[in-house]
Amino acid sequence: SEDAPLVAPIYDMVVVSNRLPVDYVGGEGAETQWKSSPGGLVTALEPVMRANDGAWVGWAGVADREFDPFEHDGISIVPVPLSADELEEYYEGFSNDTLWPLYHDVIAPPSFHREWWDAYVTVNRRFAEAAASVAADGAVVWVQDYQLQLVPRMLRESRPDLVIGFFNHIPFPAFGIYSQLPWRRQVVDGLLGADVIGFQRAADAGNFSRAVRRLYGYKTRGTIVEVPEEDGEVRHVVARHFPISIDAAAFEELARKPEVQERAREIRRSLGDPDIVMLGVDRLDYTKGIRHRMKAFGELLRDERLSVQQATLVQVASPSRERVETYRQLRDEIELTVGRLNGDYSTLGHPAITYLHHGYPRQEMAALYLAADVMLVTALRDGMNLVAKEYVASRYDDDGVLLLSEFTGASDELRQAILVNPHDIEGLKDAMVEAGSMPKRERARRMRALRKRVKENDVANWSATFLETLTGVGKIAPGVSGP
Ligand code: GDG
Repeated sequence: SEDAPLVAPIYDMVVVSNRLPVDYVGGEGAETQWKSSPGGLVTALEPVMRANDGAWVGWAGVADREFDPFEHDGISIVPVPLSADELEEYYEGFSNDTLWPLYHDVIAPPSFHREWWDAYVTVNRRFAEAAASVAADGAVVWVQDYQLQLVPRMLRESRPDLVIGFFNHIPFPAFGIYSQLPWRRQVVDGLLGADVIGFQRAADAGNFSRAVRRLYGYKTRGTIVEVPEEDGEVRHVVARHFPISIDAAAFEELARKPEVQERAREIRRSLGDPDIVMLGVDRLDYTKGIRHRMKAFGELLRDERLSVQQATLVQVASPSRERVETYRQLRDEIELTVGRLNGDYSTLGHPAITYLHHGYPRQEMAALYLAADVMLVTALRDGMNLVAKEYVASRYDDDGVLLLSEFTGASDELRQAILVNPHDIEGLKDAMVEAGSMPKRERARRMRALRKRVKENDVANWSATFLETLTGVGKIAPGVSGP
């Protein structure tokens, strides 16, 4: 009925992530307004959530505000509050200035602060309690990402009836790096509360298993970790890779729209109709190798292996984590580089680099993908990298060249890309020239193979595979419509 409480242990499927799939827009009480934030995870999980009476537990994106649970587009939303201090210590601090750099192979130095760890524990406990308060007896709870690594253990302690999954969206580092973490035992123990721990790459799962052996001495056999329980029983935890993907059909559909194609042509005209449009699309993050690709491109112009009439670089760098100092520094460095390169090489009507520090609607992204002859994904470390897959999915015309860093999860699957080591600037320059001059037949051959892979393993397949592993085939409804 209308008055039935939304916070009751009635949901058979609960997703827990730092951010909710909705953004708070404004208003108070009954007037509170929300809008969907269309991320890949939402697309992946929406059908499963609807088919299984699902609830989504997470933070609404504003500090110091409490919201009652509500329904949005057929999904029950359970907001978890965060104070401004917690946001600073748990989110910007421990999650984004300790774990993020550590898990990305210390590209930037991680900061270790005991107060940040304390906030991380406190906030993880709050998320675990919120999930426990809405999960039905025997429910499936799927916890997402590095901000919430302690939640699986906390949930298992309070609710041993639950089936608990965890998916790590970012890399899991080699033990030599991971072992720097002062709370390395607690984090591994937190994760081992899950029944299934998912990673992007086989190498990540391997690194995790090694950490378990080194820190706890537990036996591992293939993808199984044998966790001794207090009652003397051994619990089998699965730790393996489940490479995430995108809604490939949705990207193709977008790219096929006449207005998107017209927009792609317009973008090329506005760039001075060069022969080669190179594109980078990233959150402005030091893991993405934006400086490396700009350095390589600048040297190609300097050496006159390329000219601005011939080639131009468009870099979308969407604003990210702007209150964390490392990100402010990175922004300054990139903007200095863009200014220098444009000052040195642009001519009127022929920009060397078009730098855009904005987020764009998805439709505009599809037009950019279509407009780009060469997609540059030069991450120094990246769990998967969805941009690479989105570019491929958009290219229904079997054209365009993907240049892809070996240090992305995507490179395990997208073998027909031009694979590069972004630290090797000479190699990167050669690869950029090769990509720009690749014959059409060769482009088509590679793109067809890439597209086949992305279509076969799309995001619906990813979530279905994870949930099947978690529950045993058939126990929860896949929620995928159609054949
Ligand atoms: C983490 C892991 C892993 C970016 N700018 C705009 C925009 N985007 C969209 C892209 C893409 C997504 O954001 C970025 O995903 P990535 O995978 O490239 O990278 P992270 O944000 O670092 O994501 C990563 C991922 O989690 C999933 O597990 O692959 O390794 O680091 O979808 O298109 N979208 C729009 N406007 C923008 O300006 N609309």
